[in-house]
Amino acid sequence: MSIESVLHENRVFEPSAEFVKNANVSGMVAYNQLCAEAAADYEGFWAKLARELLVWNKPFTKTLNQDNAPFYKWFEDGELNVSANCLDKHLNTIPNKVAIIFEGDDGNTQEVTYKDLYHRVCQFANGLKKLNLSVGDRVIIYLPMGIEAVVAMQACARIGLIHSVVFGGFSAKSLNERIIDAGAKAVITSDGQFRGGKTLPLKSAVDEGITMGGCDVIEKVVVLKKTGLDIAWNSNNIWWHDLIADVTDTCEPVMVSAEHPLFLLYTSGSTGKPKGVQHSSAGYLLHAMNTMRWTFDIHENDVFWCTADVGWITGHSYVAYGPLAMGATQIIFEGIPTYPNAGRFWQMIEKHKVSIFYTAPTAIRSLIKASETTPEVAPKNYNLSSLRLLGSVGEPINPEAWMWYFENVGGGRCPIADTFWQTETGGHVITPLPGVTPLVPGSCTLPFPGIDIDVVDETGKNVPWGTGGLLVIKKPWPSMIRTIYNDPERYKTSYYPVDLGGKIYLAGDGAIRDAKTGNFTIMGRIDDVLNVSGHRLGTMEIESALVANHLVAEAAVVGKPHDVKGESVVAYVVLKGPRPEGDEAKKIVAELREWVGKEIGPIAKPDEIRFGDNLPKTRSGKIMRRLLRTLAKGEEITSDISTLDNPAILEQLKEVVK
Ligand code: 6R9
Repeated sequence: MSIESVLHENRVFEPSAEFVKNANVSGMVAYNQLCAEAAADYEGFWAKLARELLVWNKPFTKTLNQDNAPFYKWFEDGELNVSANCLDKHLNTIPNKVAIIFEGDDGNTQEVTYKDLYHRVCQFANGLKKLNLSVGDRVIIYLPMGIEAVVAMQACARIGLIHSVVFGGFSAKSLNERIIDAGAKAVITSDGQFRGGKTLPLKSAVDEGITMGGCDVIEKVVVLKKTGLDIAWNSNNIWWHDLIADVTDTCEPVMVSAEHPLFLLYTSGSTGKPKGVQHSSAGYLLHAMNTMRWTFDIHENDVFWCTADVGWITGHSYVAYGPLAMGATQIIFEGIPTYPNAGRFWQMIEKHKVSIFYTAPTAIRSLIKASETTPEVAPKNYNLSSLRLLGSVGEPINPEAWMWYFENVGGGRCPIADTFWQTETGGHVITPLPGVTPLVPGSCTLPFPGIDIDVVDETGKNVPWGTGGLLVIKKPWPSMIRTIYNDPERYKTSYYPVDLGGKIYLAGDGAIRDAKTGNFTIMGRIDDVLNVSGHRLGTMEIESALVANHLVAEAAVVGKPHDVKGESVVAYVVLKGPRPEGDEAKKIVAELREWVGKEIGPIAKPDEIRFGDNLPKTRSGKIMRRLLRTLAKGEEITSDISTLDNPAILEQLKEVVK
């Protein structure tokens, strides 16, 4: 997206008077008041919310402990259980309210009430208890989108197990690395999954991942029978239905400290292996709830649909935890937006009378394309009048896509919450509030109340509005990352770098605030992290995968703007043998793409591979990525290349293997 186009954006959409009137945060005055409360008494602001929104078994007396900064602790002497806050709490008030409407790939639906879900979670938790797992043990969840994925997460939370969900699109190798890093004792998976009309394997990746070695800690693999696909069976495997056959469907929640880790979620960083982002119980849940309330303006009769998979943070905060803790009715969808056709999302919104819809720009852009080529699947063919609020997440939304979403899906009447946040922030940190904020296409607008977010220069000093810089959060907040599992040093250096004084959180994105309104526009990652279809991928991760192939001597990976995916992956590769040409080059490209799919997952496969006898390097041997990015875009290099050791190489690297 061109930053210029957002900075010169002068369309402004005010919330309607009716929306303002009924909203949970009603009007700019109310918003300013919340921000002022947080500024006047920061800890008091959060303590009040934590008392109001969470059910505590033992109330906390201390709000924030900064003794061992940046390892902050929130509400640390309080005790609660997250699953009890999502389920038990509702048993007396809304037991028969529908918690989840599940729609399968094939269009069949299933409804689960809060009471049903409570019993299913309790029963599965009782099953897990038989597996010799104790509070604090790690459990990997590798399941397709579905009720069971939420049941598994909630069941772990119920008995103090720390889950780590691995997205079903990640490979056996990725699974293996996460099992080892987390020291997981059990894996919960399914025989297979349904996607886009196909039955695909899943458990086979678990088997393969475990046999790659280093997974001796795994004691059990629990297998959900989902598809009936033939699978290999090992002595430590147990069917989900057998595990719960002889247990009751009530289970006392285990009370844990507010700071007890609720989950680890692996995400890409700029260097090395993915990092296990560790979240807390109380602070995390608090923000998931409060953002449901203020950003999504959740009301009793809403039908909420967040399309994210539970393998990502969005599916944690806005599928598995936030909506349940708020007692909302939500949709969970197993399939893909293009099956049986690209009208699926709109058809489902119509069918289930969805009122709040939250998805990613990449999905919107692909559906724009689809409705241009196949007008029958355009949103106008569906009754979308149930919608009252839209959301966007995962990457910057370009103004054109924003306008299309606003007009074609939201009928010009639904505010769009362009929510900026990260795996590490736990929930929204910059976002419009729908009954408050004048919307500007392409801008995520203003800080969520209580989040002290700003833009600074390389030394940590504030830059004036209108000047670009680094996005930082200046005070700790309850739902923040607590550490990188197994690597506290990396937590400090990645997020609290000494250059910025060591006391402010560095988000890793560039940003600029509008000179007049203070609205934020995100300018993209400042590190070597790519955002492909809203998924974070480290360039180093893909490079390591490539050089692990026996043919490859060296590789450099950069991102290139892509009109649907946001960014696409371009890899520059030097082989151990001679630079390949013609069919030979094509064959190796296919092999390397397949290889990266196996090493990381299909989402990381390079869209383009280019071969050179070498890579452009400075005389000191540093790869000049800046040049590689220019070449990837097909642009001429106009910058200074006098420090380049081997300029002749640039010609070779212009050539795309087709
Ligand atoms: C929630 C999530 C985080 C990175 C983040 C930024 C990008 C997310 C955005 C956005 C512009 C938005 N990002 N939301 N950029 N506008 N509304 O996506 O978490 O997977 O950890 O990615 O995504 O670059 O740093 P995660």
